[in-house]
Amino acid sequence: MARVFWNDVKRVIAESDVIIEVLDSRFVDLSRNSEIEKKIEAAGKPIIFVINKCDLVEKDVLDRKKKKLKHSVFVSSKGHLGTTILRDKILSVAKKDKVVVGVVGYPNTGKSSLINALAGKAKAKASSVSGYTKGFQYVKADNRIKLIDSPGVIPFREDDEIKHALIGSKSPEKMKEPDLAAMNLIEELGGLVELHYDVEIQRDGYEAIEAIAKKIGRLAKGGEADIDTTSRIILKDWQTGRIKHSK
Ligand SMILES: Nc1nc2c(ncn2[C@@H]2O[C@H](COP(=O)(O)OP(=O)(O)OP(=O)(O)O)[C@@H](O)[C@H]2O)c(=O)[nH]1
Ligand SMILES: [Mg+2]
Repeated sequence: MARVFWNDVKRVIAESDVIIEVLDSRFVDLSRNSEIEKKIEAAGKPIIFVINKCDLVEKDVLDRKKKKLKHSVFVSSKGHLGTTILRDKILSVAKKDKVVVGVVGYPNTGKSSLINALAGKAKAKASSVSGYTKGFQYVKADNRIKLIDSPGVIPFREDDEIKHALIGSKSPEKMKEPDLAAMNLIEELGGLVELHYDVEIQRDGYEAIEAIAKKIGRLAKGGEADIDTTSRIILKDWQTGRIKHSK
């Protein structure tokens, strides 16, 4: 990740009273950025975990995730769920009249969407393409809370395309080996990807991609399954929430 992004994150931490780390409810632990968390801790600032995109996960799955995180709130920025609870949490954690809240996290977890949900208006630009927010942006949520939007960051030297595909931080069109990430997703979700495309559960992830390619008509020359294109389609459908996380 470019050094300039890290400088942005450091600035966000320095300027904020409270930091929100936005996580993906479908892979809560994987989407935690330990490097950012260490920096927040070192700065002595309180952290609130927003487990976002909770509309994509069933309630009983969410309840199981309510464990080791000290301050955490389930939110759907899209469905405007949990934003009132989050606002109260921000004010109670900050113990101040006027609060500056930095919003950080991996790319594409929904930082800008969360800011818009809290502000009640689309003030920060959001996009399904990861790495969308480039600089800093201050957004006033109300007369007590000011939010800072910042670019998503991946820990320094973390080069894990499969993980980044699962948590939506790397866009499928930019991936080098989308087939490996798609196979991993298929195996991780235990049949839900096959269910989404209405194909039989196969022996392994690769065969599932082949079956899905045939089902959706993505064939290369000679009638073979187009594994690359199909893998990118599967990953995009996952990242945009079209493939359901639970039955
Ligand atoms: N289903 C669902 N999708 C969401 C939610 N919040 C954000 N999204 C989607 O996730 C994608 C990324 O949202 P952004 O708000 O741009 O994410 P970001 O963290 O600001 O991304 P970067 O600026 O690229 O780091 C968009 O397609 C949003 O519509 C949510 O609560 N539920
Ligand atoms: Mg953004």
